Amino acid sequence: MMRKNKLKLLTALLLVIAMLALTACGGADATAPTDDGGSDAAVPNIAQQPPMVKGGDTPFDEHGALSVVGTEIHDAEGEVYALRGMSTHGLAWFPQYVNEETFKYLRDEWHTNCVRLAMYTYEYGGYCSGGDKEQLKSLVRSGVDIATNLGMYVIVDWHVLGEQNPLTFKEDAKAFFNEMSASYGAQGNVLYEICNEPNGGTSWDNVKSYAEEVIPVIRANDPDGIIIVGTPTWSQNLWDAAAKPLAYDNVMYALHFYAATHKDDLRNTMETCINNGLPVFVSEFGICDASGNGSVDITSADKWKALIEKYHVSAMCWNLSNKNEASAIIRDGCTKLSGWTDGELSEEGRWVRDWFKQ
Ligand code: IDC
Repeated sequence: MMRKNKLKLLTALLLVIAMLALTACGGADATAPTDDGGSDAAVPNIAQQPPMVKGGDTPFDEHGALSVVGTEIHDAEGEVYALRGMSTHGLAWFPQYVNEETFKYLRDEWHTNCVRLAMYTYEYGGYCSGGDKEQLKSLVRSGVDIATNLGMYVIVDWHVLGEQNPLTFKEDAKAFFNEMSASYGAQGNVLYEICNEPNGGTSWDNVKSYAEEVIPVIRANDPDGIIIVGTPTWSQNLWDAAAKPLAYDNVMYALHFYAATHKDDLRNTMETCINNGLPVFVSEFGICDASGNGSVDITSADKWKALIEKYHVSAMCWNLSNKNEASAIIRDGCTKLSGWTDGELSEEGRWVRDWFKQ
């Protein structure tokens, strides 16, 4: 299918060829770029344009840079688009799943278009609690690079959990997101999740003041990449964010659910807040209970799925690992990195595969 932005690219190319032909004939000297860079060149320098469309058929080739319009994500052509995919477990815990074979399998066989890279800041060798910062960053970088080469979207997740309040490690977060956005800000396929789940006594005012320091750091390098902001009570309290939203474009608010724990109440919260104009991103969900374990609730999971599809909400499933827990999509005996059979997937793994693949 010839897409509108491919047509635009073709038109731009034809324009460049026409301009070059004119220049060769001596007719456009006044607008031709000069070696000393002193001219206001009318000829677009394609090499300096952000990569919008690459002409293939990966998710990013097809949809390009995304933006938030109203409560939805739109693609580069202005069509409604939703991200679907797997979140890694903690990168330090299960680094083996950050590889091309796994991401490609999830793209081609599970029809996912996005990967979330969860980097814990506190637990288990967390980035701010004695973890090896360089090693963690290189895991994030290799995850971003693999996803980029596969034409997938990728979320860099600053996985606030045990420290409760994102203000605790604010300076580390600013330095981290400065580095990441400087590297990836021009690509168009990278999303930034600046605080997974504020909890404990953390208020929306705390989160907002954190976001108001971190977002400008990202914006200096990436003027329009989507930024996901966690909300209080483990990313369940959307109400205060809806009452006092952030004053930046392309920002979305996280809602996380675990289907066996979170039911009609949280579904109503999501639906009401979306209807009131809040752009919501389900950057983490499981279909077991909120501990990440216990038994799955398929009835509740199916209701979540219907609601998410109704509002074109993006959704990322927790978690891509073979840990012995219900939220891990791979059974603990299985060490395969792709090609999991029904028997090698957990109940959540089978349910989410069938959803994403449909
Ligand atoms: C859980 C993991 C578990 C790990 C624990 C660490 O599944 O293996 O031991 O974190 O605290 C969240 C968090 C996510 C949790 C998950 C399940 O974002 O980090 O992962 N969960 O408890 N919010 C709600 C549930």
